[in-house]
Amino acid sequence: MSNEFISYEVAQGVATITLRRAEVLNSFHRPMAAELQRALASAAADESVRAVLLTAVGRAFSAGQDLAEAVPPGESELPDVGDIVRDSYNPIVRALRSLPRPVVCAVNGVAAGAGANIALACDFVFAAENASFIQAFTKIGLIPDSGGTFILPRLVGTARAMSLMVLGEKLGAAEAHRLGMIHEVVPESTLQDVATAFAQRLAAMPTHAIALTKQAILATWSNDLDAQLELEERLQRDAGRSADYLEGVRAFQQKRAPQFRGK
Ligand code: T3D
Repeated sequence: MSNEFISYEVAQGVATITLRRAEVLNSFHRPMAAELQRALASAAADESVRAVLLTAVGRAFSAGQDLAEAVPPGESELPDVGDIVRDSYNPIVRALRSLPRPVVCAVNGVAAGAGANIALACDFVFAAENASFIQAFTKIGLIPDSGGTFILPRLVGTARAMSLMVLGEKLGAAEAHRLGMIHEVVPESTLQDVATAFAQRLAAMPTHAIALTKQAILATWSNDLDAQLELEERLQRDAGRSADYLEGVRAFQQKRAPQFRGK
């Protein structure tokens, strides 16, 4: 797979996807969005990939939509912004949420607009101490997209999501952590190492069970109790047929460390 605006590397069971448009704060234009979509599809299709790490180079994670692409300077004709959302962002958010692997995100700096909501769509978000999250949309007369209006209220509650999304003020990493939006805040110099080690730790776990756990947790937002109990029964039946379950129980009985294979 050849990429111009991201990199994609697989090592020790972890697919690391890195946004590489630092000169425009890793803002998304259509080619970069398409490359990220392809990378997520590759990670989903590759059985050797047992965890995904999404990160970026430079001083930002992503400033969201590339505004020069959306409205080229000097042009007065407006794009169909809905088309951009449909083609660029919705497939990315769907891929992150449905990926049958844990997805770790390392937010290395500001995450604004679609950049913030793509980060929040990941399963475990690590942020550098200097990172921040900005629901920048209303500042330019748009509404939050990339799943933000679905995910953020569920993370922090309606009142807080309303303030963050309507006012569009910068939220520091420590406050994002305090509100329950992200997994951990770490010193900037350690971010990539900590997030990579965490992704490798996940990759050595029973990743099929993790994928099913992710599916159950995400389904709880739209299920009632009965539907969720039935889902747990179905997913547990699936997990209980896995080699990892047998290995986990055998390792417990034999008082040794388990060797999980993710199936
Ligand atoms: O088509 C659609 O619009 C629909 C899709 C919507 C999804 C969205 O994501 S809408 C939200 C789009 N994003 C924004 O509105 C954020 C815009 N950027 C900012 O507010 C600020 O850049 C930041 C708060 C993120 C960072 O501020 P700061 O002061 O650290 O950096 P800066 O000086 O503003 O930016 C540095 C450079 O990156 C600068 O270029 P230059 O002057 O050095 O040549 C700036 O123009 C460029 N840049 C930053 N954000 C974007 C961008 N270029 C294109 N698109 C951007 N989003």
